[in-house]
Amino acid sequence: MTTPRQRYRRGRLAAAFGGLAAATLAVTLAVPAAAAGSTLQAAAAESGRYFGTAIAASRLNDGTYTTIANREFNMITAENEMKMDAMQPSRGQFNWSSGDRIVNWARQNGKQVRGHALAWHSQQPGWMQNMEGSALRTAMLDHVTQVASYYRGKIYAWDVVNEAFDDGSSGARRNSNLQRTGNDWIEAAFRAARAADPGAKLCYNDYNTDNWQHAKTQAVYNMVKDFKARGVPIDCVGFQAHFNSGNPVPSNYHTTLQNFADLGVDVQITELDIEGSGSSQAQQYQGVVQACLAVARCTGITVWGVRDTDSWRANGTPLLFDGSGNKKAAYTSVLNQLNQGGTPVPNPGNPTPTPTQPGTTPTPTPTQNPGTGSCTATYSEGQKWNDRFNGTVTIRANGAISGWSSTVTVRQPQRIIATWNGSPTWDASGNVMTMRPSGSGALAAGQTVSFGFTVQHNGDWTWPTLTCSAS
Ligand code: G2I
Repeated sequence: MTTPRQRYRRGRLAAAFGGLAAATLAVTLAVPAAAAGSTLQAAAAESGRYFGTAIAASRLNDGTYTTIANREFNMITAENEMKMDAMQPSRGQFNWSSGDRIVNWARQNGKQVRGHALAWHSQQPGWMQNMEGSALRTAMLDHVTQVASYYRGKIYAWDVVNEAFDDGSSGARRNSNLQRTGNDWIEAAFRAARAADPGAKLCYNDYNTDNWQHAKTQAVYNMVKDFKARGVPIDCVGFQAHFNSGNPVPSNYHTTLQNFADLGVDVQITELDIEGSGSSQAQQYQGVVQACLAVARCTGITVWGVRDTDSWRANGTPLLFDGSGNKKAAYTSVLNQLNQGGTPVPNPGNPTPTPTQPGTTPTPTPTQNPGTGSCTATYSEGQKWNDRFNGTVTIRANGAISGWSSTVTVRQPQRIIATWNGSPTWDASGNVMTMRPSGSGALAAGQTVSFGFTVQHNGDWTWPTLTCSAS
């Protein structure tokens, strides 16, 4: 029996084999021997998925917090800083500072950003809470346009509309000032967001939509189906996934995610947390990850905070790290499940057409670089998607060395959005990543070690340039 992960890796190796010059074949053989992902982002990236967290700007000065966040996650959501009240506290006066802190931190660390949220009945600034009718509709659309335009090109996916449906069995829209502007307010918001940032995926995001039997799930499903049928620009559905004993992970979760994906949208788990502890919590987390990995268009998972103490419901200890930053049993079960592999994400359905397709051969920059010390860095290609590609760098010690560092330089508009098997730092431009070993970098003469990364290519398929420096 082969596991899906083994089959996936074999397929990837075969693909890499076919396309490489003889000089790099020997090094490419090192790829399948690479360790399973040792962080959440690395393990998720093996099947083309991201693993994210919500970040609070107020905690970016906390070293334990940022160390964990930087190491484990490659998709960042602002927990509160990009909501309507934070972005536009007074009418026409936008305050970008706290949102920028999060977006800049993410980009400086090579991470992508989910934007949360453009239009929502909750967390409206006071001036908007008092509005109704066409004046409110205009103000809402203006907000969507301004915020999505300001962050254009920096957002992987926007929660365009958040929580617009009622709980309970009605299947109705939630009564809110936005809903009272007319039933078409949601599609109007999506159209405005598409016009403002054509490169961002546009999501509808909600909670209690996990159980396929529930009326709310069915109501959201019918709206998305209708939007797809009528050409309303929607690319994804976010499942917040806030679970507790009264609202456990449903046994039909996979069915729900698959049915939505079959409508032709990506699905994402956007705010995952599960109250509880120990093995029961760990098993529920495992079930959620397993459900996502089984759905090709489930493109990633975001947990709603780093440590239990960072959570909006800290008493329920719902996250993957305890208050001291230690990995919980739930962390281990998530990591192990990610490392089981899953259905690879095929084409993520980037809404913007890729500007230039790769020719039969991309113009490669040199794949071998002698480096400044006694090590050599060699590039080999990995999995490719329509918006990104994976690469592996193999470091070879030409004599015994006690350590190494390797720079990987990508060209604008490319960005490195995920890494594994090393500790990266970045220059101010974000184009040059310096990778160092996570543990000891000592290598015997002739010994090799590999690290990997994902490049969002934005139309440029050029291979990165490499250097290697030994110590
Ligand atoms: O309620 C959980 C989540 C449900 N889905 C949408 C998410 O946006 C929502 O996140 C929570 C944040 O985790 C909380 O941190 O949204 C709450 C309301 O926006 C956030 O709570 C707010 C409090 O209401 C404020 O009083 C407080 O100043 O958090 C702020 C910062 O701690």
